[in-house]
Amino acid sequence: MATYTTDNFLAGVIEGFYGPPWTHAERFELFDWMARGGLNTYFYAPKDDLNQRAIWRELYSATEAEALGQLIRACQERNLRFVYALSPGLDIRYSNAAELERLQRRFAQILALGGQNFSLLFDDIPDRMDPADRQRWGSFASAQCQVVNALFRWTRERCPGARFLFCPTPYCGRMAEAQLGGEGYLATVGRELLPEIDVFWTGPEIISREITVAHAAELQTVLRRKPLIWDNLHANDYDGRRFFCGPYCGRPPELRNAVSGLLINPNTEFPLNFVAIRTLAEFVRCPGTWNSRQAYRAAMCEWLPYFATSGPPLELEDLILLGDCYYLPHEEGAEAVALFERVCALLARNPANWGNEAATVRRQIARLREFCFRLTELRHRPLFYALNRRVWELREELDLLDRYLAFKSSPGNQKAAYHPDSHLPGTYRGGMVARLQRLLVPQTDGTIAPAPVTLPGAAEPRRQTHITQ
Ligand code: GDL
Repeated sequence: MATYTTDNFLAGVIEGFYGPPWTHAERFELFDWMARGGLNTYFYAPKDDLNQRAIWRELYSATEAEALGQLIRACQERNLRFVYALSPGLDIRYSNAAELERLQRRFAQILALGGQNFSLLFDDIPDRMDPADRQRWGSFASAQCQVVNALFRWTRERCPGARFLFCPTPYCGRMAEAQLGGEGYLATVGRELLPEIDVFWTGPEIISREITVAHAAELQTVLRRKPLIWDNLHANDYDGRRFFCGPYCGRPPELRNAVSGLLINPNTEFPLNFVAIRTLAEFVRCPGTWNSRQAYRAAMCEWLPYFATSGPPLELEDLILLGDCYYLPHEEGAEAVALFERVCALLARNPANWGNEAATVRRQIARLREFCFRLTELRHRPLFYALNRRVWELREELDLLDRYLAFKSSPGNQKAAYHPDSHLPGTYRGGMVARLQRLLVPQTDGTIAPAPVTLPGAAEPRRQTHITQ
């Protein structure tokens, strides 16, 4: 039986997000990180590589194949398992034998390059089938299982030890509940998919805050095998303003025995994934208890040298506070929470009673803002470029907050309205997306409700600018 301490337990990284795929140089760096941390699997499935989904029938050119061969060899040299994935689900005709041959031709190209492990992904595809396919296979699940089984047998004949991974159309609890893929989809997969094939699962949600042992066990009963976790905890392709550099958490160490592997699909910007990968590596081999905060601090300490600047060194505690502002999808880190709560408490008070607190808060804000600014000095330019737009936004907000606190701290202004000179309508929080975001507002109970109606134009008043010489 595979346990997390053996090589059979798949532990590593999925390149499976939307957006620009990683460069080869980034992938080589990833392999070094993984090998150093004892992770064993790299899963190649860049969603927006055309050959991955849109033109899955087309073979690679000689140059592209050569580049893939380099990746495969780089994995082999480091004892990493390279898994090659294809996503034919957008338009595959399941009952057409020529389609199977096309998939085989694609996999044959990878076999010729030394690849041995394969995967077919059916996530994020239309939930319907061609009428001929429906008539032949009866259900989405059966149609997919027969293609996957056939490809699995074909690869095993050529490569007896090959691992084969399958991503179902409903790949999380919420999708299964909504019966995506049709009634009884997962039960059909459990019955009809060959038992050697691993089945991906992202947890109760696409981005799961927690994945419990009970959740995995329930799934094991339906799938008749342990699920393989495709973990989107650190994925940020769905929100361009954020990234996640918090620790791997929300999964108990016991989960390792309830699944066939843990693979993370992290931030699109490769340089931002150091902590995600480092803490996953620690989690996979931790003895039995997991202190995610401790793991975070240790990983931040190792990440700090990547933040060498052209000026004086940056401090670990500042990096930790920045990381806490971009922690995990469902939570900020402790230092960011503390700062936020302090600001909230201050704003809730009458400025006349702020006393020294405003000055203290402003000092904290200034320190974080200064740290954000100093990132412009990073020697590791790809890291800075990955951070730049997001951290710029943080700086803007800190700047506005500081100006507001300064204004209100002045005795004459405590009842006056604040008209900033810097954060002006149009250039600040402007644009269609921002306007739409203000229209429908998430409520604390998880519902979404319309904002109080604002007439077009009323939200963005014009102010006269007087130029006096
Ligand atoms: C998904 C996609 C994944 C994407 C992630 C986060 C799976 C199986 N598929 O649903 O490619 O990066 O969400 O947006 O997770």
